[in-house]
Amino acid sequence: MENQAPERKPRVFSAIQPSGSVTLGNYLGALKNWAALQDDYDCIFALADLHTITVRQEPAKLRHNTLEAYALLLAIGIDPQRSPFFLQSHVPAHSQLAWVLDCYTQFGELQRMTQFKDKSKKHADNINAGLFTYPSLMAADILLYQANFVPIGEDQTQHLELTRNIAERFNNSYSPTFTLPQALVRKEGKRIMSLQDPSHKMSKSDENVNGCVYVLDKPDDIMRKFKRAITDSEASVHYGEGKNGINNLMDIYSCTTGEDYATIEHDFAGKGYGDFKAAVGEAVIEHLRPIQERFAQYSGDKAYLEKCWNDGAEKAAHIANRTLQKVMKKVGFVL
Ligand code: ATP
Ligand code: LTN
Repeated sequence: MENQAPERKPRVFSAIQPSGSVTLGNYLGALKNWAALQDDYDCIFALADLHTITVRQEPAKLRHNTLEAYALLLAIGIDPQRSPFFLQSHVPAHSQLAWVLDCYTQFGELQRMTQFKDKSKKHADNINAGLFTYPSLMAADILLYQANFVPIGEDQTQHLELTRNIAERFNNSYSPTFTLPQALVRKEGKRIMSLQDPSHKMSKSDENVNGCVYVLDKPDDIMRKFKRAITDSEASVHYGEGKNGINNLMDIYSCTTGEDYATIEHDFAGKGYGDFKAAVGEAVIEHLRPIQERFAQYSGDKAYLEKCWNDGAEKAAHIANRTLQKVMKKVGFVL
């Protein structure tokens, strides 16, 4: 149906790696937006499991994280009836197109990717070829679905620019084949920082678990982490240069309560950081409570999860294979 032009809504595609427990950064920066976009866009979502093995994964843990992330995304509001939601490894077209795109991506382009530089530093003993070519797999994810928009956090914008460059290069070498996708980065929550080191982004794979709030953390743990959050010595709740810790807490509070910075500054005038940290903790706990309750229901129903991801893969493969066929024909493979 997706080609009956008049009513076709613009398409959105995004994915997240099941590389650990989902963080508040993932949620506020990307996932919250995915759920909201379903009303106005034709959405397709995936768990990018192929991407996770660019860093060593323990097999049982990867399986666990994949199931957990799938149930959690349903709890966050992904509706698999409206939006095909699948596992990347279930749709072979992703790996197939990635190979072709590898051959249209320059070594120098990949070398400039900051995520590659960061991850090579972090995993100096395993700088594998997959880690290097990771962005062309991500480009394949997006381009297979002719996505118009890609909701992501700020850290992924460089990969999206590269995706556009690869798509343009391919289109110019043959004829228009891929839609050029645009990043959708929300202003609020686009880069949630670690609570222990507010100069670094909160990340699933951070070793310091106190810096990272997980969407499935227990309320007591959430409160403890916020109370211990690193701030400055000024003790006045306002947004400002050099106040990364407080700026981050204000961003989190604003995303979870809907209040703007001026209102927050007004409400907390004359109060210390202790009160503010506790208020942020409380706001996050209350925001996550219904998500955690829905998660408990979905995660207990593996048969339902399996049905959803199998249906999702079938619908996704149908769209993806059409793009892949076009690409193979244009490149000159005998079909
Ligand atoms: P890893 O630590 O394994 O690299 P990650 O926590 O960085 O994982 P991803 O799976 O790479 O998470 O990202 C999923 C989505 O969440 C992406 O759109 C990414 O931009 C967004 N995201 C990740 N971290 C943050 C953050 N700290 N603030 C806002 N958005 C984020
Ligand atoms: N590279 C992303 C995850 C990801 C993705 C995608 C995001 C894989 N494929 C396609 C958007 C579109 C990450 O590490 N955050």
